[in-house]
Amino acid sequence: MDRFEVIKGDITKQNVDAIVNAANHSLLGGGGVDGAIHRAAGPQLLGECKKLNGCRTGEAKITKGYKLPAKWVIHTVGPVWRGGNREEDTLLGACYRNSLELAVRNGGIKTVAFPSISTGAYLFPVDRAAGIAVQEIIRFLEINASIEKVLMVCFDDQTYRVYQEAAINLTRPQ
Ligand code: AR6
Repeated sequence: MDRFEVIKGDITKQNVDAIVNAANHSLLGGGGVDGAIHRAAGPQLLGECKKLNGCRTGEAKITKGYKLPAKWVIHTVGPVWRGGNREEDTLLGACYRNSLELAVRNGGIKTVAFPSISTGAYLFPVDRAAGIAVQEIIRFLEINASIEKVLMVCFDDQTYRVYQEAAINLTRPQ
């Protein structure tokens, strides 16, 4: 699957049509990747987010990217890890699927970059999250031709290694 790639880097620096933000229900900013995206985009991003009425876990909303190289930001809310029996897996999968569906619906978005949703402040185990993320993205790309490239942008070495491994295991020809 050459339309999917795992890279190490900072998502705010990616030259893609849309980057995905691992936000919270309020969509009013926070720490981690959310804080970095708001800082890089500038205060106009918060202004637009205030009009969105928040976002439910597993769902996604779109804004412009303002000062970011990316034209669009897709905000999604990952599940907080509560032991694994609170539909965390389903909700995390929905974040990836709904973000990509929104990208397609918005029209003109051909390249999308994701961070590792829920594996920071929300404490979702990285190996489990990586399997779900890679599976959802690959499945989506196989049935949707309009998205040309999806990048998984990992911020640290450990996260990068885990997603690389998941990509190798899930994209190997059967
Ligand atoms: N580029 C790519 N990945 C990054 C960047 C960056 N610039 N900065 C951090 N990461 P987190 P969550 C990685 O905590 O677990 C916020 O306060 C980070 O190393 O940002 O979904 C929100 O407002 C980790 O691998 O998101 C919510 O309240 C991954 O991004 C809450 O945190 C996700 O970590 C959401 O928690």
